[in-house]
Amino acid sequence: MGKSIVQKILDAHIVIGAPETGSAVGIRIDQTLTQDATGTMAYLQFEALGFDRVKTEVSVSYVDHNTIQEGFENADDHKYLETVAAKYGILFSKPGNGICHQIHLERFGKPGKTLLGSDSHTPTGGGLGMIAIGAGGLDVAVAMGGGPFYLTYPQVVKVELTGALRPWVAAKDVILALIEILGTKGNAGSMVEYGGAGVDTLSVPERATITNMGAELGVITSVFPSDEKTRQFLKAQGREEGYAEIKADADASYDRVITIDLSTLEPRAACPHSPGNVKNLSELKGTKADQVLIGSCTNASYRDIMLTAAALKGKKVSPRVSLGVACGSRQVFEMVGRNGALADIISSGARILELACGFCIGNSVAPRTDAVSVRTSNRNFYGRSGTASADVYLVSPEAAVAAALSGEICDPCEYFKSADYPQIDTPEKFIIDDSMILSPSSDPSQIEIFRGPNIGDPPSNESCPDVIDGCVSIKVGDKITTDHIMPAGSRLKYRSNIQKYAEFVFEREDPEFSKRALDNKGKGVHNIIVGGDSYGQGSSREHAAICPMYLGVKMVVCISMERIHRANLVNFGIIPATFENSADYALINRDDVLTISNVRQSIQNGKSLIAVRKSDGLSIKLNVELTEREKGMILAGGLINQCRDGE
Ligand code: MIC
Ligand code: SF4
Repeated sequence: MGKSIVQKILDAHIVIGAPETGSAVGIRIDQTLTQDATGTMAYLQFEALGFDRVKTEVSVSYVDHNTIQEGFENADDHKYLETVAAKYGILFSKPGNGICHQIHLERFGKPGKTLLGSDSHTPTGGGLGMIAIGAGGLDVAVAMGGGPFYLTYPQVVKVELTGALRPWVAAKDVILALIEILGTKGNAGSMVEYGGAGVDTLSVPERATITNMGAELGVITSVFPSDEKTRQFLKAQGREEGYAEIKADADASYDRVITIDLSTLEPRAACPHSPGNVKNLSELKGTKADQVLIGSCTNASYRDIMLTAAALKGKKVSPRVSLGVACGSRQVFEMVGRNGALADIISSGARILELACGFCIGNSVAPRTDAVSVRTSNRNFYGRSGTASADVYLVSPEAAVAAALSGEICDPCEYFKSADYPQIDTPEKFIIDDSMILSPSSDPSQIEIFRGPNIGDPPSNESCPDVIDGCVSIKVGDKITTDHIMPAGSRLKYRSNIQKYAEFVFEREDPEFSKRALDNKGKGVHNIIVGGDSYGQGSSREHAAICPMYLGVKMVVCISMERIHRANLVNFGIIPATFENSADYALINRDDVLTISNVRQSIQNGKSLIAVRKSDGLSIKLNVELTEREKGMILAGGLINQCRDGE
């Protein structure tokens, strides 16, 4: 039988295990990327694991998240990252060069290759026909050192695209439509593969918008075939030699097939406070907009910024709206600067923002109290914008411009005339200037790694206890994101200092949690987190596991858990357990004292754990599904211990 794109690329990279859906495999990683917010910890771990050089084809360290540099902390991190990169063979993209996923697509991505990134939007590379996966920093550190990346051989969902988008309907609307169909949870074991005649109507950056926001489906990754459009894009980037044709066999079979007729799509928005809360823009008409922000790794390509400029040209932003525009990369910025499009954006009354994650991660341009903020980014989790009372709507650049000009959320198809839809072609040649990407040193022995006071050591963990004498130190609800667990925004600068950052675990859910957990730890009581459905959605930040580990959390018990976060918990020795009977969630309360005996043996033998409540003897069955490799990690107290112990 023929193979899908997913199977072709994965099978060519398997180094451990057999390609059978549902079984654990280890794959070779060709390329890695890190960004500064997750990168410092990834490289500290790379060092702790004792590697002396990266073994990948390409590894790039980007600085794009913490660029505010209020205080010395971020600047210290950047210097650490720069010197580590120089020493160990990693390319270093300086702050100001742009957002990791946009640059990686432009300058490094290649069809048929594997990419592992310490950022959940790494799947952006799927727009070029690569298997690009987001993971925790420790997994990326291991991959940089030449180790395999472990995943469950996935189910493949084929999305058959037919027809072509109507004017003012965009790639963003395609992924929002798919999120409406698949939802944001329950897809953890799948990859999405696009196909059908509609693919040809989409440019590489449009495909990348779709695979980027595929992260919000909770799938492992999404991938497009590579074709003439891919070759043209690579050629315009001066990288045509990197082209390889990747397409599915005609008789490939899929676990599920979804057809989307592009010509029937309506413009959409993800409404507060989840990317999964999708509505047609026509339903939201009349909602006044206070802030409109165009940018992020989802929608800040040359195509998106040119579209924005063309739609704004000769017009003025509504007096009630603050419009901000951030190009995704220096290449985009320079191109729109030289061709005059930037001037059209400036004269419309827009604020020009730094080429960085910026507003998307909530470290700048927070909206006012109770504001409506319309954004082209990919996440609108509660509080992520930096203003808890703000309502954030996620839309296409087309719809964002319509909102900026009219002062309210509206359907861009109605607001603009279809004949005026700007046709943005991929340039024959992009401006290529990689001078802000520093090459590693040719004499690593001369490089001294800079470690400012903000750079701590990665904390260590003890091995898994045989009896968990635990206390439910927090109980949270459904769809808890890693933004809930470890807030970003103004707290980001403590990413390299676990002791400090741990003060903010669950800050918005329960500001006392961190202190309570540390007190318990001091008294020898193990902390247990209880969560609902789809615990750990969103970002790949392994701090959502490391900081709880530091606070003495031994176990997370929930109804279901998302992929990257689950892997991060295991990497740091926290047991990821689920209720055998989800109704038991309602029976457990905060401060319940639970005893779980025989933990080590049960984990070793793949048996359920039994939690017994001290107050009334209530007994609750917990499932812990682990591969053999994961059992070893949990028993050792995490991957670093496991490597150190040579287990
Ligand atoms: C995000 O979009 O949530 C982030 C910030 O890029 C994260 C990474 C992080 O927390 O540093 C992600 O997507 O993994
Ligand atoms: Fe940066 Fe936002 Fe993209 Fe995350 S989603 S990488 S914060 S632009």
